[in-house]
Amino acid sequence: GGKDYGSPVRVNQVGYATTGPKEASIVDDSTTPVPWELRDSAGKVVKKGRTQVRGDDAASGDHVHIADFGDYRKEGTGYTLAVGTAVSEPFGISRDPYDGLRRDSLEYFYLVRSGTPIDAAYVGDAYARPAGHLGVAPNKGDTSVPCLPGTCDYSLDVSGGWYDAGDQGKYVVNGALAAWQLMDSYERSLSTGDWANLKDGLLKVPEAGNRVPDVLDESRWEVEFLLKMQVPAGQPLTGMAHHKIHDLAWTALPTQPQADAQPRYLHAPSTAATLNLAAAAAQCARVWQPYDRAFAAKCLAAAKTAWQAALAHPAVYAPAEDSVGGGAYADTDVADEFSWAATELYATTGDRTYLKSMTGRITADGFSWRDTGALTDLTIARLPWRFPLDRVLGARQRVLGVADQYVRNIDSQGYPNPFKAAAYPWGSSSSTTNNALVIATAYDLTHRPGYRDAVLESMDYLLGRNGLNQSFVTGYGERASTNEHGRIWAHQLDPKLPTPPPGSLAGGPNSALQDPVAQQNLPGCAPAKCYIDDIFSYSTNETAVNWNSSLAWIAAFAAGK
Ligand code: 9MR
Repeated sequence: GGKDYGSPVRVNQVGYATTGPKEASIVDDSTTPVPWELRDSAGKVVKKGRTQVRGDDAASGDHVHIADFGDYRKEGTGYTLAVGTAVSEPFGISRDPYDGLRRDSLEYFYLVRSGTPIDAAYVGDAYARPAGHLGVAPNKGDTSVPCLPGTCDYSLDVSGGWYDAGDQGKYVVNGALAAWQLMDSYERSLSTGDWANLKDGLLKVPEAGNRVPDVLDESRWEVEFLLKMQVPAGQPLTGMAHHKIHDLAWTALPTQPQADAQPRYLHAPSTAATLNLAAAAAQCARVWQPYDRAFAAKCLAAAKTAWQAALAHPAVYAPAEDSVGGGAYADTDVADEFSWAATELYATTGDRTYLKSMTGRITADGFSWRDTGALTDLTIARLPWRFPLDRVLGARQRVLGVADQYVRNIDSQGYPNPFKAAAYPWGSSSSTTNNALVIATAYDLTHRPGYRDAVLESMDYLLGRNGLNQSFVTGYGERASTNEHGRIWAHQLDPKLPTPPPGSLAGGPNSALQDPVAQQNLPGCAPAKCYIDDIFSYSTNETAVNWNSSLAWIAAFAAGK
């Protein structure tokens, strides 16, 4: 209580698809249905009905009703949903509500590229910036980065890639997942015939017009970096991947990449990073084959070398304490990473030796940078013709079972979140998007409309139909996040700087309150309300590549549906 979340009538603040589900969630203590009205932009009532009482929503602590106006299909803008004197934020009804988000959520990756100027011709003056971390003073990276003292004797050129998040570190474990999600979006669009997603020129990026889908071009920017993180031949742990590269100390907010004077170091290789590199590189070999055979071959060689190195060093873990100047991305269970890498290698090569390592299964726990076991089933489901039938049938059954569970999560909560838990983790928005990706995969497997509706409803949750009346996507919605934690677009601290670009996903509610601003402002919060749109709340309000990749994936799905 106490906080003002605006109207109790919660809608998708961007808009609903004409042929999609259209529901609002209403905070209302009454235990019997109440009347609602749908109004057009002139205030005229175009439809009326009564709510269904959904009841107490544990995640938000709200008592919630649902208004269903799904059979209203007239395109327009400025609609509102009214219950008594309460009126929702305005929203649209349109045939293609996700066209813009599909582009913007993917364009995000160009804006976080390291080692190249971000050109005003593509992004406008506000977001243009000089190249960061090319060893030009005051930068000390990334063209010749030494290992942390005492860990190795060489330096590597690890320029390029994407900045992880609000910090300007670059991490292999989650960077590989983000690159994988973009390549997976490509493979999905190809197999379902979503040609619009494959357009060369979809984005405003330097590679537009090169006859390669932009989504692949963007993933390559990261994959090239991942390959550079491999320990070279002739060194100890050859073939392993350095876990990460980042500043010695956390830099102040704001700090533009080109102004970062911190020394940067390579941190010791880890088995998890090595396997995630193997997975992304094996997939790279597959998807680049038709466009650039030399690059595809380079990726395949790197994937195989990484796999062998991981087998030789199966339990080298990144320390959880190594979190000064950059995140730890620690993980001490890598059976799931072995499984994911083996799956991608098998899908690309058909070499049966990988089959026995494919032990990962999708469960209702979903997936994340730390838990990649589910990706085994998802890749099998995506590319069934590449796997033995018994594997395909098992994966299919499990994906559908988990997707059904996620649909039940939507239907059993006051707000349509496919993620349901007593605690909300760091990056809970990506739990929503990753679970929506699983539901979308179930749609691809069955074409059952209920799955497609559930993905669109997950979008409703992200775009305002939630306990906070908050869109977690910058630039999308009347009450959208604008002050995400970050050093580049720190408008909250310096009005001359822009806010984060449209289409970036805030980490979202995190009930563990892991930063001082969250601790100070959100004591006692219900899990789904533990969020604050403040630049210093890195544990609830950061953007990150592995979250935006997931958003871009489902935005592409939604735009195509
Ligand atoms: O996404 C990561 C989340 O799962 C962890 O709980 C959290 C704390 O270790 O770190 C998150 O990743 C951050 C990384 O460590 C540093 N760059 C910003 C990332 C997003 O907040």
